[in-house]
Formats: sequence, structure tokens, C-alpha cells
Amino acid sequence: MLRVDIITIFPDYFREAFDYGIIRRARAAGLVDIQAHDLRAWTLDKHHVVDDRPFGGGDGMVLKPEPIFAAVESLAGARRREGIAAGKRVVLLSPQGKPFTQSLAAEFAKGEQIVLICGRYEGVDERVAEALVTDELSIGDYVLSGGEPAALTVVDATVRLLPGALGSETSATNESFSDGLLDCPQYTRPPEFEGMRAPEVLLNGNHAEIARWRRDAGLEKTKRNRPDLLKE
Ligand code: 9D3
Repeated sequence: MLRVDIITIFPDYFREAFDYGIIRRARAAGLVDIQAHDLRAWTLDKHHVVDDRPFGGGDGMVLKPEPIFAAVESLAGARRREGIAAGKRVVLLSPQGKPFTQSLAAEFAKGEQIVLICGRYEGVDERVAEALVTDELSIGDYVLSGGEPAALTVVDATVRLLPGALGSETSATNESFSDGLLDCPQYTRPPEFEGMRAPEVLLNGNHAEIARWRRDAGLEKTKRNRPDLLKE
């Protein structure tokens, strides 16, 4: 079973997030155990302080290293990346991270544990990225208010790849990004809706013709919406 531990100052954010669809089924089937932990549980002071002012001045607050190192030690068994067992990943979600991709999700799905550290405020003390984490990851070039929505994304993309998580084993390999192209358009009844007809080729039952149409239509969609996927 894959273990997922999320370190956050907003554990309640995740309360119902994994209670739907494929992720709920994977949990119910015992394929994954997902837990969100309050970073404040690893503070030692009376007021459970997790942040402090940045050295050198500036706006905002920075997450302190001590509670994060303590949390990762208790959840993953080490205080330095060299001590993290093979098969475990300690991930910092940050706007400065490398891009999270489908191939990383596939790697994570083969491992035994993912510890996800959610940043907040103006950032996280850099010693966390330097010495503790195995992967510093971003989910894209836009500004979030914290790492929590990014952690949701990483868990979702990873858990659905666990063997047995999808209805049919073929669906995970036969989809967007696995072959580097976008999915083809899909249609269902009615064949005509408000004057818009579904492509006739999909209605006539010629499966060779349908397969060719789908490949071409996926390529067309990729050219229009994601030309970057076709370059090199
Ligand atoms: C780059 C902006 N930073 C300049 C001071 C401030 C800042 C903005 C947003 C620091 C942290 C955040 C919170 N974002 C994340 O923690 C985050 C994130 C994101 O904003 N975009 C894409 N992926 C991610 S993963 C974590």
C-alpha cells in the first residue's frame, strides 16, 4: 500500500478532498493511505509558532525549518535527503520547483511513501529545499496562495495510477500525455443538439475509419491547443 503524508498548516483543507471518485475507491480498496498532518503538531513552544520574519528584511513570513525537519523525521525516518529510504519521496511544493509531470506521477505510484510539504506565506526556509527534500516541485506557471492545491494535484495524479485504481487497466496507458498527444473529442447522444451534429464517422460503425478519425482529431486538437507538445 502507498502511504501519502501531507504536512500543512491547513489540514482541514483536505478533509473531504479524497472522498470522491477514483481516489475514494483506491482508499476503500486499501491501495493507498492518505493523511494530512498539522505542522503545528511539531512545534515545541506554547504558541505553536511555525513562521518567522525573513532574514534581510522584506514583507511576509517564512516557514521555520525546525517543525518541518521534525515532521519529516517522524513521518519518513530521516532529517536529511541522504537518509530517506529508496522508494520514499519527500516533496516540497513551491513556485520555484521543477515542473510536476505525468512521468513523475508514475514514479511516485511505484514507490512506498510520498511526504508532501505545503509551503505558505512568502516561502519556506531554503534549508528545507537544500538538505531535506528529494524533489522540489511546481504544478505550473501561475501563483497559488499555498502548496495545498498543488498537493491535491500530485496525490490525484499519482493515486489513479496505482494498479487496480482504475476500472480497466488500459485506461491509464491509453490517454493524454502517455503518448504525448491530447485526447480526441468525444460525443454522445443526441446525434444532433441545437443544430450541432456529431461527426457522421462516429455514428456509422466503421471501426477502422473511427480509429483513423480519432487519431487525426487528437492531432488537430494538439496543434491548436498545445503546439508545444509537437515540437521535438
Ligand atoms: C513566486 C511568488 N513568491 C514571490 C514573493 C511568493 C509566493 C507566492 C505563492 C510564495 C509562495 C506561494 C504559494 N505557492 C505555492 O506554495 C506553490 C505553487 C504555486 O504558487 N504555483 C505553482 N505550483 C506551486 S506548488 C506550491
